[in-house]
Amino acid sequence: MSFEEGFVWGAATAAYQIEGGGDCRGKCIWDIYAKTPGNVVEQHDGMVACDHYHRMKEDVAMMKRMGLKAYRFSISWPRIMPSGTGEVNEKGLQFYSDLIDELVKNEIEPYITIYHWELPYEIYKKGGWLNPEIVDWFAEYTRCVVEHFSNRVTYWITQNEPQCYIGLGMRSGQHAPGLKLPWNEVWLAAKHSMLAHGKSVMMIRKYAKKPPKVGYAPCGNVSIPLTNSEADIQAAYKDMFEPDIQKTHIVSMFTDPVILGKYPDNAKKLYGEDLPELTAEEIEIMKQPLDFLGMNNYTGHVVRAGENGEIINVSKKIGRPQTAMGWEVQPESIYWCFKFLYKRYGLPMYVTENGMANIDVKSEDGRVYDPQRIDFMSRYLKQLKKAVEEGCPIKGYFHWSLMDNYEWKFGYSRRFGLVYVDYETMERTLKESAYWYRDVIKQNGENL
Ligand code: GBH
Repeated sequence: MSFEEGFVWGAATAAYQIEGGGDCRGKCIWDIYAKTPGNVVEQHDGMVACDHYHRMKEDVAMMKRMGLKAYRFSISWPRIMPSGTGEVNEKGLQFYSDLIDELVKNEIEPYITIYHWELPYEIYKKGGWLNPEIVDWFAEYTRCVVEHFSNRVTYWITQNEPQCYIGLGMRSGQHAPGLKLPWNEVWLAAKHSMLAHGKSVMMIRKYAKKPPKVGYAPCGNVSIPLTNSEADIQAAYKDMFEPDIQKTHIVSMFTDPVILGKYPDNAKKLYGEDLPELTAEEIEIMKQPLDFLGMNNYTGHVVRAGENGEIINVSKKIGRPQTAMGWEVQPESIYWCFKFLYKRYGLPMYVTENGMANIDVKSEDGRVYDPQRIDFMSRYLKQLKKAVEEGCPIKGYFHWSLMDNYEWKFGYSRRFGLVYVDYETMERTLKESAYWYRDVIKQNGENL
């Protein structure tokens, strides 16, 4: 059995990365962070981005041309609620409502991410993810979104990569709001984030007008076993979910509490008193039944088992293939990632993001040749297919990204799109990979 009929072939974006400021959007932490010197390449910000806000119809037509079955996008919290709480911006609601209509009209299934890192600045000033009240603010924002769009939307993802907005945003300072906090505060923010996720799921189920399918889109390190020996596989599994060093880029620090109702077994040992207790009542809130688990996958690293089963990092190969981000091309990471996730959580799954930054140029003949991206996708999708063939219930694949966009601290200097964006003219050009992907979609992956 290969990809099931109706397998969801899609592409993903996020609001701040493509939309541009537009009508009455409130400030988010990225607006502030980007303008503080030293944070973002050339101080690029999302004020114009791909101007998707004004080119939405053209962009949906482009998706249609590519044959996409689904489109994953996020809602900007401060566009809907400029101060994060209270007053609602009707123009913001209208924009997403129009986008959803346009997608439905073109038979492209909307997958909404409720939070992709755009914390309203007003909420940040009240403590952001450190303030326990954020749990209810997030629930209220979710309710507003669901009330307006759930008559046409079935698929919901509460949050994108808490590992990044907590880890990079509040521990290493590489993302907005740029904090470098001690572990106790980092894990407190993480706890609020998981509670907010839980309440968000509750709100979706309570207010949805169509029966909803609800999921989560975390990320995290993926460990690839050096060989297929049981010992290496076990070491890789352990390294992915219960590594013996402190780091935030671990999927299980969020997915274990949210799905299994507890922290990973070794977390207490690693963080001691810095890890906040979870009361039975809190666990009940965060551990809401999910219809699917998403996971964003880009790369991985190889490990093997030592004599006593300990995890040993295998040294990286000289001359290894890398993307324009310097991330290692590791097609097997997608296979092991989903095999391991299924083993641990047993849920239906989606690849909510996968892709690469490439140094793309528009050639003299007007086309954008990106053989590296085609090669990347071909290799990763073959590995995904292998996981599916071995019985992993993977329902869909969203390529990151639909189009070149604002790559956070790298500004517009990294291109992840299937579509090339000329930021001077805002002209869009399908890259060769977009045509290649169109064929994959048409054949439901049979040609892989
Ligand atoms: C995603 O983050 C985001 O959801 C999206 O908004 C963003 O544009 C996209 O990916 C591309 O960055 O140094 O080799 O260990 C992904 C974030 C990717 C961060 C992998 C850590 C580790 C690479 N993660 N990365 S490596």
